[in-house]
Amino acid sequence: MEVPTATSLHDIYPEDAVPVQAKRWERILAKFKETYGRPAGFVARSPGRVNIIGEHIDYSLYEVLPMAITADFVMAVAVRPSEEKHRVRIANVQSEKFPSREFEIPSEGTIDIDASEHEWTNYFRSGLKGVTEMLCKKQGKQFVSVGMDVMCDGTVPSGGGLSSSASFTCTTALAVLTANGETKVDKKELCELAIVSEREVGVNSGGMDQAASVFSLRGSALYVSFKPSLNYTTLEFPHTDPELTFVTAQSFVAADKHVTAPVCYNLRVVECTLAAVFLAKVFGLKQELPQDSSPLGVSLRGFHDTYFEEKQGVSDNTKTSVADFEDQLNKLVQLAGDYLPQEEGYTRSDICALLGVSEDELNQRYMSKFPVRADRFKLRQRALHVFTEALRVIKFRQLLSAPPPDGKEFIKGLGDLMNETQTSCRDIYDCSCPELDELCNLARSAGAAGSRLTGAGWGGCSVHLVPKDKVEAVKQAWEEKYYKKKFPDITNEKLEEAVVVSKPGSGSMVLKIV
Ligand code: NG1
Ligand code: MG
Repeated sequence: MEVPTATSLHDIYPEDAVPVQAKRWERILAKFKETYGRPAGFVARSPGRVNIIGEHIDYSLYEVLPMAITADFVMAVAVRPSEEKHRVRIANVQSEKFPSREFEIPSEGTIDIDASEHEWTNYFRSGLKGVTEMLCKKQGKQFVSVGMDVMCDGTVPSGGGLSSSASFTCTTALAVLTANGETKVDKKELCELAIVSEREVGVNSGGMDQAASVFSLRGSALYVSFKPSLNYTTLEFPHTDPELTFVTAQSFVAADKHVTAPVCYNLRVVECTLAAVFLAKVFGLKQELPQDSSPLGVSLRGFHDTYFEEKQGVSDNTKTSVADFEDQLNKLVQLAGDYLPQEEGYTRSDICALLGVSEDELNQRYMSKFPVRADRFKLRQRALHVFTEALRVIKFRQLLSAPPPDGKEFIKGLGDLMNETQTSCRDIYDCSCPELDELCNLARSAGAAGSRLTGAGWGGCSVHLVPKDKVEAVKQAWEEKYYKKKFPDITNEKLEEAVVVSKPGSGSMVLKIV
């Protein structure tokens, strides 16, 4: 499946968004010409995404259900003339916030990235690095990218749980491939490139965001799976009465993962990985857990498949029916409850005692590349959340593919699952915050069927399933009881940015200018 080439903005954006986007693209292209003294050759773009359900389980390799939003990262590009073969000039429409940079691509190809500094062009460098490494491997020889002039404009709110970072890395990888003459870019290759690039910038993330950004088709949600390998199917939303709409609401609580990762995001990745290794030992699995594409190489999904292969002679769990997979997950919820009893969490020595390794070995194996700060690891809670959340995704998908005839019952079924996810994120996975909880409570009392945080949490954004006829009441409740209360001098423009009715948008695309 290749990244499509757009012939117009109508191929990219929902119809009602085209006029606004046309003005925005004009600004970007004019700024490009003004800055570099020549026109752009092409434009690459990738959207942000909202995750409907399946939170904090992609790095455990369980299926998730995101959808692309209209907000995206746009990159206008012109390949540098041959005499300046490997120079890159990168600028941003918001030049004061994101200063212009210029750098030489090293002739041996390796691009250095200092993940400790929050330099906005690091995402570009990591995308360039990812492409360079991939093309080196593919062409079996040294590859150095051509130089290019780049003008960027990102409209996905950063630190907002809508995957601004993934939209930037996906766009970069696509732009660099296109600049180097790759006219048929494989979507899966692009997605895997972007996942690796993202980890270069210091967050040990799963692959959901990049998958949603690359694979999405307008009008559909995306069902993304990571095992046996990265894959996806698109899911249509049935037309119901009342029509269902997804609304995103910003908490405006900055959730900068680079700052909080050692005690938040990256710590959760370690806790889930250790839960998998711990459970494998508790059940005396003969086999080592299989090395997989999870951030630390072993995952709860790997434990899941190995456990049932060994204990119930399941030959290949990827061929298990959905009903049997659901039974397996229900069994795992029970096992995690029975065999991970310590509510207060597990210390390094608890874990080392069971695994028979030293603390140095444990730190080296699981906490060296992405350091974390914790004395106790809540293996019980993280495993319970992951297994129950994987179950909710299956139930959500079953409802979407076979909706009950009564529209109200259908929306209630979806909404209840989303509310359960929020409760689990808040109480078991501990990745919500008071502001997100408040936005959810206000929305539910104003008529939302389902309300939850979306993305990593700890701030950022929320997503709400709202019957169309209740959208205004929900917006009103938030405006009066949240935004105007917390930010009395909030501007109307900021309010517009805070609450967005999200229509499923299209994924990565290239638009040729000449
Ligand atoms: P956000 O917060 O949108 O960047 C992060 C991870 C995802 C996933 C979600 C939680 C990154 C780049 N992405 O999304 O892989 O784990 O949290 O479901 O960190
Ligand atoms: Mg992100």
